[in-house]
Amino acid sequence: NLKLDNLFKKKLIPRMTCTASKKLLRIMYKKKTNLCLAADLQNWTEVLEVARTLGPHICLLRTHIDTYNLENYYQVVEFRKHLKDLATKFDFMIMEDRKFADIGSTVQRQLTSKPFEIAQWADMVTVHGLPGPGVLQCFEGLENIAVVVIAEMSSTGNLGRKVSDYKHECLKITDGYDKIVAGFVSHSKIRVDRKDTFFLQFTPGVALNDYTGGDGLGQQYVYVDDAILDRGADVIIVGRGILKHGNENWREVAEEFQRNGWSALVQKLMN
Ligand code: 5FU
Repeated sequence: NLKLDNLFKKKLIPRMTCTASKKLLRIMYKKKTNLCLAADLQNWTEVLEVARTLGPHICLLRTHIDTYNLENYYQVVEFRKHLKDLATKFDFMIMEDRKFADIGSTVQRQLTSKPFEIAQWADMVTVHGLPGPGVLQCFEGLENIAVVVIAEMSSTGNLGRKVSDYKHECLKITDGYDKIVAGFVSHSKIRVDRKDTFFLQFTPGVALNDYTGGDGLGQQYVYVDDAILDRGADVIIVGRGILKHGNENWREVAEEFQRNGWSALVQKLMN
């Protein structure tokens, strides 16, 4: 489809200043997927298994490395090496959902210290806007790592929704950091068109239409179409919607998220 090709290659991708988001958008277009897998499994070997199984269907894999039963530094190194190999093989990017929320000098140390050494393997990391611009400034010396700012969480009663202007203030602190910021996590529309820069919106709390109810701990879900067409998501983040199924069904369910997600994204962007 020539119109779609033009839209991605001539309009959207050139408008991105951040190298990581440019790369992500290229992957999304090439693989026809806006699905990010939240790889929330207990054992690091299972995380690698799901990455291997779903690699062809995702543009991004989101880790919580401090939840993976990694027993020592050597296992961390082994895990991240395998994960990077899979990311190269299947062409997806890696986002560590570390949600940094401290002064810049501490975040800098958290990014580089053992055992996780996040800056060495993650393509993107999440940060809260709470500390102000210092939380972005500390990324300036680091190469090959981009930031996604959490503007509005998906959980019930989250302050991004409740405190007036919180979301907007999160946008404001990114001014001057276009090269570092890939986009925002938000459960509602957050389209910023600053100086012609295009940022991506990542939306968690997404489920298929078979879903009813929350998770009992505050998570709230919306359907794929709602997330993209009504709430402005470019990338949908899905964990349990896929992983609650047995590993023999992961691929089939992920394919459904991929199909629905991509067709809603195309519909949104072409309008
Ligand atoms: F920033 C956020 C947020 O606002 N909500 C989230 O759910 C991050 N998340 C992450 O997305 C959360 O930590 C999980 O890793 C994932 C959603 O998982 P689910 O199993 O699809 O609910």
